[in-house]
Amino acid sequence: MPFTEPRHDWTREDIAALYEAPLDTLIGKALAVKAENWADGKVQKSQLLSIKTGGCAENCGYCSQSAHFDTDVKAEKLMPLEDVVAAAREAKAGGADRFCMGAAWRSLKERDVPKITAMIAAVKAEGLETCVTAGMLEPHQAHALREAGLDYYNHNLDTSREYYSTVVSTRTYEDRLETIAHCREAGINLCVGGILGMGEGREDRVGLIHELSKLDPHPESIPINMLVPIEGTPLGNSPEISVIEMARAIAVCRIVFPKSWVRLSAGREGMTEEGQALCMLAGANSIFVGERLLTTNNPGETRDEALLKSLGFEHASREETATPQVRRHTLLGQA
Ligand code: SAM
Ligand code: DTB
Ligand code: SF4
Repeated sequence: MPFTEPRHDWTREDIAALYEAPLDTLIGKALAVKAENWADGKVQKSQLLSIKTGGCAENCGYCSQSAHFDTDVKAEKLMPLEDVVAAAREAKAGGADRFCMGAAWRSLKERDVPKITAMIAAVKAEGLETCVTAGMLEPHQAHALREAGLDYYNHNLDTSREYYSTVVSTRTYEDRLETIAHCREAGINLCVGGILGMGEGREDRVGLIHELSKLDPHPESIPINMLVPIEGTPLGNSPEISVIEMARAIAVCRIVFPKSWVRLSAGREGMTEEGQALCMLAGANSIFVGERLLTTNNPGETRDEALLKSLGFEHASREETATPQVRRHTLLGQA
């Protein structure tokens, strides 16, 4: 079986052609790429914790935590270290292998760096992969987080370059790309994806995937979120996107990012089991586990166990999941 080399020369037209293909053709291709690069029936599990909730200075139109909108979320202070460690232990006991700490900040402030690095070190010491999402970073801050043991930084592009300013106006696409570059330079793995269902068109979904494909190397994790509509936000009444459109986006990501985790992220709570199954069968190989995302609900252990059991899928880490061919390639230092 040929080994799939990630490509960075996809055109928008190439991606649109995949996206528009008959669903059986698209999913067939996605599963062929998956089989070349990943063992069958395995799923990676990440768990989120909101370590600093609400009161954010940005105006992302989808977000419950922006200070610009009147939502049910109340602003809270940064969580104490011991509470974060307790939550990480619980996540590990529940089967998560990556712990993602989310802070509702526009950018990381110098005075908070020691607190965040202490959290990273403590969570890492529990035997979990670490992930942080805390807004924009300066290059030296990215280095400080990496030195503390940060494995992943999450910083989403959310949508196409053209549609971005209709969703958020307090920062630019370029701002996002800068922080992403700082993380890459510091040696941190990237978790970069987007949201579907914000009133964007298919061309914007294609545009998002195209922008992600230009990142070299590709982000190691690609979260695909379905908008969780939040009352009080500008996007709270957006028309719901179909699960088939989610599955298409996931299948295209599986093809374009052969070696990245593709995560069926926010929005599972609002989907049927069959809808989630379709997204997994389109090539997703990662989910968020636990009862909560950041400020909204997630299916939780009992329902996820049932879903994974019905699919015959099992939890697995990167080492267990990569096919022998990829493992060999990685060991040779060529990945
Ligand atoms: N402040 C940081 C930032 O924006 O990068 C970190 C937290 S932010 C909540 C992380 C990501 O969650 C956003 O980039 C967005 O893609 C996703 N997100 C936020 N609210 C969402 C919602 N209502 N539905 C789906 N995804 C959402
Ligand atoms: C990502 O792409 N999705 C996660 C994580 N990265 C930080 C966040 C989803 C948030 C969903 C809405 C909420 O719970 O507030
Ligand atoms: Fe703030 Fe992040 Fe929410 Fe935007 S998505 S308002 S940056 S917490």
